[in-house]
Parts: sequence; structure tokens; C-alpha cells
Amino acid sequence: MPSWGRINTNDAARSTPPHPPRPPTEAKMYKVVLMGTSCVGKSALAVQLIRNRFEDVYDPTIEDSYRGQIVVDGEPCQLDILDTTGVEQYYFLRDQFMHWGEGFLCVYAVDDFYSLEYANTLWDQVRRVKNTDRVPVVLVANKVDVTNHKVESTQGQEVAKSYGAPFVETSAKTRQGVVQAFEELVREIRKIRAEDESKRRSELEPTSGCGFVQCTLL
Ligand SMILES: Nc1nc2c(ncn2[C@@H]2O[C@H](COP(=O)(O)OP(=O)(O)OP(=O)(O)O)[C@@H](O)[C@H]2O)c(=O)[nH]1
Ligand SMILES: [Mg+2]
Repeated sequence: MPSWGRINTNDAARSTPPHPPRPPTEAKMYKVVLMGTSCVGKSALAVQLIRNRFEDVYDPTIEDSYRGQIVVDGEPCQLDILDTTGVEQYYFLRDQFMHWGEGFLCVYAVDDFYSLEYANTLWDQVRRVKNTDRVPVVLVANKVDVTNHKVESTQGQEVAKSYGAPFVETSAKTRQGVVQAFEELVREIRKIRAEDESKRRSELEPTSGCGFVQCTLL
């Protein structure tokens, strides 16, 4: 079982994103954000991942952060998780967390159709803030354990497809899909990192066939 920790609680006054002391580790770091409308289960997902238990009582978040290590496809990674607010009153914090995050779990609840519709607003905003369409994101359909589903699985899949993102069904109550959602996001982040790295390398590579960068003598 990896070691996990909650860094701080509901610090609305914080003007900069969290930078708690880093444990000594070889693992690469991933800055992950949980976003979505209120009550979809963002905090419950974080707590289930970290403490292996279900938080039944609703306690609205302003901003929380967590840190821990997992192994994805044989490679250790350190997750810095920012659990954001779904409460409208604090929506002004959004640009800040979107700047901070490298990858995003966009969470909706299967018993709340509006929460899926709102995912589009978040997806648009995060691409605007990041100034790119290549944003690592996973669409998460939470609360699949409940009986009163208002959203079909196929509707979520369609939305995820339109983002070019993986789709994961979760229950923070039963732990179904919880680890998988974070693993998928790590893979998405790695994909973008690898693309960026190969682009960077190709820009540094020689432009002529003789092995030297072409230049003009003046
Ligand atoms: N049945 C069920 N209930 C859930 C699940 N996830 C969360 N809940 C419940 O839904 C309520 C809201 O969960 P939170 O995790 O606080 O929701 P949130 O998205 O963090 O809400 P904000 O902090 O207001 O943005 C709580 O009462 C949870 O116990 C789930 O997978 N299944
Ligand atoms: Mg919360």
C-alpha cells in the first residue's frame, strides 16, 4: 500500500498553488486536478484513493491537496492531487488551478445530468487557459453504485470521445474504477510529455543530410 497524505484543508486565502515539502523519491511528479460541479464526489474519490475508505458525510471543499505515490505500468510516480471546489461561489479560483495542473480528472455523477453537461464548460475553459487542445484529461463517471442513474454510460462515452479522452466509471463508495481513473490520467500525461519531448528533439536535430545545421556565411 503506498503512503498517502492530505496536505491541507480548505485554504481559500491561499494565493499560490500548494507546494508542500517533497519526500525524497526517484518518482516523477504529476500535478493532477480533480474538477467538476458540486457534490459529484471529487473529494470522496481522493479520500478513497488515499485512505481506502468512503467519506459518507458531505463537506463542501474550497481547496484541498493530497500527495502519494503509485506505480503505473511499472514506473513509480508521485501524484500531487488538487481537490477543487464545485461550489459556484469559488469559481474564480478556477483559472489558477487550471494553470497549476498538468492533468485533469473531469468528474460528473451519473445521477446528475447537469454535471455531465457542465463538463463541457470545464473542458473549454481548461483548453483556453492552457492555450492548447492537447490537455491530458480523463472523463470520470462517478457514483455508478447508485440506482437512480440519470446519465447513460454511452452518453459519457460519447462526451469523452469528443474530448479524445479516456472514460472511466467509478464509485468512490465501492472503490470501483478509482485507481484506474488516476492511472489513466498518468498515462495521458506521459503521452503528452513524450510528444513534447520528441518535438523538442526534432527541433534540435540537424536540418541538412550531412549532419550539420545549415548556415550561411556572411
Ligand atoms: N453513493 C455514492 N455516493 C457518493 C459517491 N461519491 C461521493 N458520494 C457522496 O456524495 C456527496 C458529495 O461527495 P463529495 O466528494 O463531497 O463531492 P464533491 O464533488 O467533492 O463536492 P464539492 O466539494 O462541493 O465540490 C457525499 O455525501 C458523498 O458521500 C459514490 O461514488 N457513490
Ligand atoms: Mg469536495
